[in-house]
Amino acid sequence: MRLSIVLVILTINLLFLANLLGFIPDATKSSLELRKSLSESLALQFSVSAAKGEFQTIQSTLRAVVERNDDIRSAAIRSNDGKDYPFALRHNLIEQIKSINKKFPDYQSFKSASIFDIFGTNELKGADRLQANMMASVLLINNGNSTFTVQELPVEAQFSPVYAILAHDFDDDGDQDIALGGNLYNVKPEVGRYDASYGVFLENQGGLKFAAQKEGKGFKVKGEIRDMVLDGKTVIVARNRDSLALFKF
Ligand SMILES: [Ca+2]
Ligand SMILES: [Ca+2]
Repeated sequence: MRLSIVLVILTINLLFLANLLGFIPDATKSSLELRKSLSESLALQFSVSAAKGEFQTIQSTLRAVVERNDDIRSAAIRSNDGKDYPFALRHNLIEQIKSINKKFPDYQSFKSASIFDIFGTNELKGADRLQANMMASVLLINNGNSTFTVQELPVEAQFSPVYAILAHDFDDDGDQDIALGGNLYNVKPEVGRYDASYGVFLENQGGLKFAAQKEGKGFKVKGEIRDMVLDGKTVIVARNRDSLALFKF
């Protein structure tokens, strides 16, 4: 049985949540279809990148695509009480679409506006709507018959986005354990930085049931972990704008 791990983090969820919306009222069918195929190919490319953990690639590609195409707008939304609200704040939207300033002259008028109030039901008719159904970091178990079993990792692995994964039999009992690292500081102030992870050691308790060790069996490290590599019986942890951390096991 082979193991693979899929990272599902909030930043990427937002990208997948983000619809590529057509906002031009007189958009022709062909341009809508063009947008649709572009969205599909981007989604495909991003799913491959996400599986490889190439989040920077996803972000830079999406940014480049949106910036180079004047008639493409992306809008991440979140739902509450049956209404869909934009994730972006008023000033962020106005940076991209100046006319919103006229329709919503102040934050008071914007605060309870749904995505339909802002862009209009007609203009959103041709938009594709993609929805993320799972926000957790999970283990995908390859069943070997073209199917996978999805297993949510323990809650300790969900405290913060995961950027680095190392699978190894750290306790030398014959089964593969998992070390995780992550965090993300460079986010907008309204989101708040993701800094709740101090590294996670998930011990395989047999039958692919993983349990987080509270003290991490000595694995505790602050910062934005971006990679972990093995050097014999040493784990080398690389962090953004910080020193390497070494852990012997
Ligand atoms: Ca083990
Ligand atoms: Ca074990």
